Amino acid sequence: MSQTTTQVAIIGGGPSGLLLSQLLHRQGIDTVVLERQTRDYVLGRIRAGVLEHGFVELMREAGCAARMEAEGEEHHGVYLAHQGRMDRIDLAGSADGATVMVYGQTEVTRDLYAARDAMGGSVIHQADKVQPHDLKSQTPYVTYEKDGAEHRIDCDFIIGADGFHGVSRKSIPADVLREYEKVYPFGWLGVLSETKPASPELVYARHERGFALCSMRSQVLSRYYIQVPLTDKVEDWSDEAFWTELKARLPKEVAEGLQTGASIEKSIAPLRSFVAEPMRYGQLFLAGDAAHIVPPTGAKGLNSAASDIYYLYHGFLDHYKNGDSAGLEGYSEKALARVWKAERFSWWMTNLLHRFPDMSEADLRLQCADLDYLFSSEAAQASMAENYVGLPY
Ligand code: FAS
Ligand code: PHB
Repeated sequence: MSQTTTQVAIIGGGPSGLLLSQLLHRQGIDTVVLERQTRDYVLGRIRAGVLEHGFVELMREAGCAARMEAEGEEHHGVYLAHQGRMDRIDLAGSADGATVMVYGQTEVTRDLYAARDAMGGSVIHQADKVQPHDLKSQTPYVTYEKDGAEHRIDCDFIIGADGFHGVSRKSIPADVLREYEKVYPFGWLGVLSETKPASPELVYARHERGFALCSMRSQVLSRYYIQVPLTDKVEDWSDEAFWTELKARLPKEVAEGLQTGASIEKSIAPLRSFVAEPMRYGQLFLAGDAAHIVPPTGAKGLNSAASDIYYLYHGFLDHYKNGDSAGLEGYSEKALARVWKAERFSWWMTNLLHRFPDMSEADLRLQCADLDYLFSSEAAQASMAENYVGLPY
């Protein structure tokens, strides 16, 4: 078995693991990233599309923002279509000038991989059977297999950035780990198409047939979603059926201008609210989807991963540069405080805009009242705006 040493071993080569690795390496802190899949497989995933301003700042600090700033789109507002109306939330006007950046997670991950390569960062792909060990000791280590050989990495700390289905969360003893979960009775059918966006800003639509979302990746690449029953399979949906249903859920002026085209990606994602506590166990720290999942309605999944990484980054800086471990000691409490606020906002937007199968007439009227209140109150719009652009870290 080969044996190497690093300061921070990171399990997971998605945006969370890569961003932390890049930030720490730029401060001279040594990391190794262990990723189960190939790089192409990771880059083949189509996920988030909206970045909070805090995420944008972190990418700048990581030295990875050049392409995002050149190709991303800064959005100052977002539309909600409901009850035959299109109302706009003025993000910048309501949230002290803060905006969001529309730039796909796939491109974020591509930029992070390129930055890791440029710095000679250690990212090991197709690392199989990754397993953290001795988490409660001062000498934890990680083992894994690659190309049939066994390897061991001795380290000071282990980061579980391995997503919802990873090994890290499962390494916390059942009598320590607390999990909170809410599963929604529908999914999102997503389509990526090489077509011009239906609207200059995102459109979230509440409709009696179900929720729809018009998003984008660029002026020539659009991303659309419609709420579907959990029983639906992606093969049940032809492109034509998707476009017809999407148009049926959009305001007339948006539907009429919608450019359809062949889907270049089509998938159904389940929706859940999930939080695992604590986000630290001994020398193991959980970050991103390994610790929490949100329904994507509020665009908080990737963005909550970013705030975890921000807290870990500063915690390790203080630890290694100043011998001060307060940031690491307080990580779980601090990260969870912001995570639960993102969970709340994502749950609120999901309840506001989706058609739940068991909704009564009273439920429907209350949903309309929530929307009527939102667009009759500047305070309510400011509250939505400050959550959408991202609460402070
Ligand atoms: P990730 O899951 O991205 O990365 C974890 C990495 O760890 C993966 O590359 C995985 O291969 C690797 N891994 C897993 N187990 C391992 C092991 N045992 N050993 C080594 N490596 C291992 N968020 C939004 O804001 N908007 C969206 O529209 C949106 N859509 C989504 C659609 C889907 C289908 C999914 C699953 C998520 C979506 N999300 C969305 C959330 C998503 O963007 C996540 O928040 C984001 O990927 C979090 O990044 P990571 O924490 O790095 O986890
Ligand atoms: C996306 O563009 O994929 C996207 C945007 C906003 C959301 C969810 C997904 O709330």
